Amino acid sequence: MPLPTTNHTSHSPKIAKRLDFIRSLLRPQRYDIQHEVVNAFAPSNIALVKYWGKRDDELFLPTNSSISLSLGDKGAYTTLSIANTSTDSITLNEQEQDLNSRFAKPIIDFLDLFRQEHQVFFNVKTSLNIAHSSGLASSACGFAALTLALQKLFNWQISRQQLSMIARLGSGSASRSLYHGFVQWDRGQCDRGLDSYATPLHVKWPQLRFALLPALERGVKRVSSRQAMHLCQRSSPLFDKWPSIAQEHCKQLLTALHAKEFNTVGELIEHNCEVMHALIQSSRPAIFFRDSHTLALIEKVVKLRLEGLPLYYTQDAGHHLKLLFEEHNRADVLREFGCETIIVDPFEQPVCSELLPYAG
Ligand code: 2P0
Repeated sequence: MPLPTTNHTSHSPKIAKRLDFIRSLLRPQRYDIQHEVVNAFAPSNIALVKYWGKRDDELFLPTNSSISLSLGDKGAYTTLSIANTSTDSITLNEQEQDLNSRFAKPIIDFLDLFRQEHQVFFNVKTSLNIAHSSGLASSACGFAALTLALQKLFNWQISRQQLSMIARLGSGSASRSLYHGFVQWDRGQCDRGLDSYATPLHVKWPQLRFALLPALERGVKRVSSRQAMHLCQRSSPLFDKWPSIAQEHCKQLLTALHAKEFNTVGELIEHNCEVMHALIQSSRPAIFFRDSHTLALIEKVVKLRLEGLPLYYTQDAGHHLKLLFEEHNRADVLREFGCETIIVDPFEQPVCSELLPYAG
């Protein structure tokens, strides 16, 4: 389908840098529309070693590598098409979003990167089967699904690694949602950002489960993770120590994952999570993603573990707590945390035709 060509407009240096990055990835790809409507799915992911801090704000290059585990069939289903109008349309869970809203704005900024040669607008319809903007990495799966959909719409013939670098420009953690299972996003070294992408780890651990505990505070979180990360990096007197600590945690976690040492993995992910929250709380002014309910749940996990239940927690930039355990302890976890707890099998594939391959 031919598209109208527009004149190039001048861009701010910030946007120009992002456009140059996209061009270097997509050259000599064409914007060749093969389908009128495309669909894609991407799983959410939970960081076991957290991404916290950027070494480049425009290219979303992280200060440290991170490792995640996907949430199986929990994530984002996105339908994408070219709009016949002169604006985008963004729909979340069947509700049309205000284009100036906190949800829609980053999506439009991301789509701006793909309409420079041809002034096209998009209809984006996303359905999430997890809560959004509450620390369950909905932006990660959302931008990953949108990237996969753009690839199909424009028929880009590029690798998963390249797609992961494109998704990164929507939200850093989206780079890890291009795969199922365990995923490592490398910090990379080069300033141009072409060596900072995610790859799947060759580890399968089918007995692992996440329990997603409901937060008492429902609704959208007050400070976004992006704002918190920015403030923390610029104001915490402890931040300088973080990149090397997290790099070391990645190294230790890889060893423990390959050896399938559950308790070592659990102890490490809790510790990494606590170091990140200590950093966040040492921002100026302080930021708290924990309320008394979160703290009570953390105490309960620690108590249950002391009583013999192998169970570990992690928490991101939201009140939700996620527990890591093995399938044979499912009944105990449900009994202790109640029927609102959502148990996720990270290795379960979604029932749709958009499957991403496992590694290994
Ligand atoms: C992570 N988080 O590794 C960490 C742990 C939250 C805590 O990635 O600015 O929304 O879009 O790159 O990806 C959340 O931060 O930040 C996040 P941007 P993002 O999952």
